Amino acid sequence: MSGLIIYGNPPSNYVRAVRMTCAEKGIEYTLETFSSLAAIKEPENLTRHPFGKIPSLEHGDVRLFETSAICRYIDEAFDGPALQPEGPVARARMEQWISATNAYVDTDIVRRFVLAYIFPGGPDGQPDRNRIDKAIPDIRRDFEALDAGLSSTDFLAGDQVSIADLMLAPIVSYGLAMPEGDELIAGRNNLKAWTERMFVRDSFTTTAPPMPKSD
Ligand SMILES: N[C@@H](CCC(=O)N[C@@H](CS)C(=O)NCC(=O)O)C(=O)O
Repeated sequence: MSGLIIYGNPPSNYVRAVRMTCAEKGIEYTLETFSSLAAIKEPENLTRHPFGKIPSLEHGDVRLFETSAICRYIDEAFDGPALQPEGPVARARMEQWISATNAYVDTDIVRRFVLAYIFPGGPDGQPDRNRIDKAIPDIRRDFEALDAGLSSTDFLAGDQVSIADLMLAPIVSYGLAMPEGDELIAGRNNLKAWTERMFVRDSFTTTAPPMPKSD
């Protein structure tokens, strides 16, 4: 056994990215889940993650929070296929897409769009249409940028899968499961081809959470 403990629940796109990283490396781990969202904010978890989020990681004396830090640690601390490219440009490219995923894509797709469907906050318990409609132009912009970023390589940081792809795939798959998903990706052929490469990987299929219902 690797001795890795991942704290977090399978529906979280960030927890899934860590689990995908382990799967790509061929590493077993223990998954410790939370009984409720409130439990993530309890003191016991705040000792692991001071910002009260998931995932966090424990490996012997090593404790880490923040998905990209956790994924890098797993990649470098264990044998298995490298999940970070060689060379300054490709390495910076990976960092660019991890940062953009965290700062814009996750916010636009998961927080502003998917969660608006899953936890309806509109009148009569319906999804908040105003919130969703405001997110859509930004998701279009995100997909356009990602599509351009994938114009000459199979993956975001080159022709091998990297941590950037593992962090993005769960987010995009959630977005595509929403009613506007097909329309949002229409014409984004590089991004579409990337989803076809990512969504058949064992690391993706073996970590699939129940898909959210949008109606
Ligand atoms: N920047 C963090 C983001 C983690 C995050 O937002 N996790 C979400 C789940 S996907 C969470 O903990 N949500 C619960 C909450 O905010 O109460 C990372 O990269 O790990």
